[in-house]
Amino acid sequence: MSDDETLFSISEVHLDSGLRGIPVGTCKTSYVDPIDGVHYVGYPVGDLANLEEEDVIFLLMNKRLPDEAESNAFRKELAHRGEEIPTGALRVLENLTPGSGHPMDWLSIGIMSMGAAETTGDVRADSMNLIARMPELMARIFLLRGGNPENLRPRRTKLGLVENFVHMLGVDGDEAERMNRVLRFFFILHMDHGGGNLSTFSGKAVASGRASVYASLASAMNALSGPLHGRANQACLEFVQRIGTSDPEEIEKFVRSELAAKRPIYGFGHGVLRAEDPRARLLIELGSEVCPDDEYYKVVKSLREVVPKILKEHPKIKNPYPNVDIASGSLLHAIGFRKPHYYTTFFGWARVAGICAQILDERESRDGRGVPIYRPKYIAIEQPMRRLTD
Ligand code: NMX
Ligand code: MLT
Repeated sequence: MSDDETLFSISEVHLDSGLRGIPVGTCKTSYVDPIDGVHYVGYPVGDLANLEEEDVIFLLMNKRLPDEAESNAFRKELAHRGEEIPTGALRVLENLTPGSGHPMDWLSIGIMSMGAAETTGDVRADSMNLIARMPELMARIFLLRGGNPENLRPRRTKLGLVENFVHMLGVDGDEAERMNRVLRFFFILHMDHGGGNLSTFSGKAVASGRASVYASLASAMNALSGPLHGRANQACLEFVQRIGTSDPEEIEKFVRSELAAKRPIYGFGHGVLRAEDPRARLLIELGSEVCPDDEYYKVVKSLREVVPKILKEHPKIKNPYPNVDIASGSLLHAIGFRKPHYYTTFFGWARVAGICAQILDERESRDGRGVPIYRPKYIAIEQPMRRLTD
């Protein structure tokens, strides 16, 4: 890229298009190839999916994988920060009514309460604190909102992020093993997806005004909570439950009726991808290992076969193929998470790492002055000049 190279020409057709394809900045953590999917600092995400989750977070923050000593030191730092969680902040959640609102509301409130209890103002320290404390926030949301807080086991931060969460929920043995395997894989796959996805962009926009990491991340979680974005994983499993059969003819009937009613087919389509999302393929492959005979997983496999050819009949749909949300719900269900409305919190938990890393990069840009406050231009329409008096 040279200073005067034209990257994009804007015409009227680009207005009100959700900024689709319009370059607005640079990103060091990841990029999304329309066919090959997301790469974290150059690595296709599939190459990283079986690593320790902390090493992938280190990669996003430092732009290289850690050596063994660095990996141990990073895990130790996270464990230490996880122990120092201001528990007073978590008491805010105790005052919410069990079962009220959506779990994503609780996640956003929980992040804000942690910021209210302790914000250092140092973007790295606040990011590391938030990443380290997310497992306990998640476990508390699950148990408090579910009405069984007495099941919460004391944290064991040395276990690592995912394992500590599963431990706090009170799960042991083979069930815990399966949860750890699937959640770690899910967690790594969802950590980052370029700079322009709605939640990351929203979080960075808020951060550009020099709001705190906590305020920025709560905003990002609110952005993620919409069904066209992160909540599509919930919506997709609810689809699967409504369909209730892997019979291709029944699925076709269902999909056509949803389209006729002008409702989205969740788990399909994307703003950038133009082929099946490799994360969808990876999750389906994991399903063939952990839950090959699960009924919902079988419906997902049928959806994957049946839906693209139906969506291709609608030329306006640019990507008729599965996205990341097609299969994650069926796997989460199979390992014991039976309530689809919690699924987006896992997506949000994972993305905290990517969004924090991107905010950190933006704050360090321009020799430490940070990215300027976001302020794109909107072209005024239907506003003739008016005055109250002649
Ligand atoms: N089902 C029904 N209609 C669709 C779909 C779909 N899966 N995908 C695109 N369209 C429609 C879209 O609503 C738009 O209609 P209109 O012109 O009337 O507004 C038209 O096709 C063109 O859309 P695209 O340019 O192909 O897609 P766009 O970039 O606008 O939207 C999504 C991307 C992901 C919002 C869209 O594909 C969608 O609504 N998918 C279903 C929801 C979903 O699975 N979201 C998760 C995305 C990944 N994530 O986790 O964030
Ligand atoms: C994703 O992970 O697919 C997203 O955050 C949606 C996007 O990239 O626009």
